[in-house]
Amino acid sequence: MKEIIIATKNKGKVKEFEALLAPLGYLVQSLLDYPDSIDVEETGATFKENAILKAEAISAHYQRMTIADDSGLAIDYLDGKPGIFSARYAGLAKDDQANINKVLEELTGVAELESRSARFICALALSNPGGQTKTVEGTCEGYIAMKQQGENGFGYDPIFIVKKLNKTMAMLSKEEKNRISHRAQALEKLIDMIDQS
Ligand code: ITT
Repeated sequence: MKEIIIATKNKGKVKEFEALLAPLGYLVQSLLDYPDSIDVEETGATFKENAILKAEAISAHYQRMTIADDSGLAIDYLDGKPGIFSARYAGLAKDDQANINKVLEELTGVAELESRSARFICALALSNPGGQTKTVEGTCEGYIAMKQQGENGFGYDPIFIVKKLNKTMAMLSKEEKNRISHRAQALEKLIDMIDQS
């Protein structure tokens, strides 16, 4: 089996990568399997820069092929926020519910769905020890709901209405999310590059 490390401690991301990569014959590991792993500071100004920082640090440390995911939600009414600060938007602790509450509060009074347009963005970086890092990006268009709905997924999924489906991302099954998400779209672009590495 081909082994790959996903440079993340986010359980929601890990589950999605496992579901997407296992059928293709990959044994997926994550930093949850390496509790003493190094901490990589996300000092980049873009999703892509942060994904590269995480992928290169972890592949160099473990001398293994590594994918890193830097992702988040960009809301047009908030000039692209929370953007690269999505994980900690409501404070230092990563608290999904507090982040959702903050976004809903900031959009109070914005009644038209069209004015609540947003997209999920996912940058992936693939790093091989000693090799050249490759990057791709995927997006998923939608709107911020007036209130949260649905139990599946993670992060902002309960308040993100997927444009094509008219349901929140949290109302989708994991199979449905993995067909249309920003992460799935980015990974589809990366798959061929993994096989060539
Ligand atoms: P790692 O750095 O360990 O990968 P993280 O959660 O800190 O974990 P990011 O810095 O990339 O990762 O922040 C991503 C945040 O964006 C995540 O915590 C969610 O709040 C949000 N997000 C990303 N993808 C999402 C998705 O598919 N559904 C809902 N929210 C998502």
